[in-house]
Amino acid sequence: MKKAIMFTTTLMFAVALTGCASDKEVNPLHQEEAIPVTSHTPIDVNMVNTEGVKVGTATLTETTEGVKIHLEAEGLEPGTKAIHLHETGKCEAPDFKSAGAHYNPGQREHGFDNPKGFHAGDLPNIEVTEKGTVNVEITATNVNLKQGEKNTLLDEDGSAIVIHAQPDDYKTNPAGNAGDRIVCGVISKK
Ligand SMILES: [Cu+2]
Repeated sequence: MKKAIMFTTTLMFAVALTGCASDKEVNPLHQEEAIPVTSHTPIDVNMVNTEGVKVGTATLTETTEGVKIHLEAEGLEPGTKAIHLHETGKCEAPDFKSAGAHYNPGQREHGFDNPKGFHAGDLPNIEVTEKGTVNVEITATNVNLKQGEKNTLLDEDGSAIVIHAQPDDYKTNPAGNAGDRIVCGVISKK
């Protein structure tokens, strides 16, 4: 179909219709094997509880599939818990509201099962054992640790890893109905 359109002005208006908020959006529930990028030094994040006591460490490694998070912690309530990347690198006990909302540079809604989702900071739930321990590896497939790059966790105010008291239902905006923030760790530039 052709249309001849006469312009009485020399101004041209270019309207860029880009449908996607991000170039690479991979649901972390369905990820490829992550191979570490050795040129980047891993970042250790101290995870603290609502009393401000350290309960574990998250080690973050840049990989081909995003940021691999190896989380080891203890002294938690057993059960399935939500874990997210939050937008501000500030963990003030006891409520950790200082960590802000989920890291969401793409301006999406929350949840893997939400048609308008998901946040770059959304992550699969973790299981805390009967002993109150957790030792898991999760790859955050839509973020990186490259300063100055889009979707970096190392932006001006850093980011945070937050564990919640309840599981993420993967659909309720803005935070998956996951309850209180029980553990928090600051991700920041060294
Ligand atoms: Cu959260």
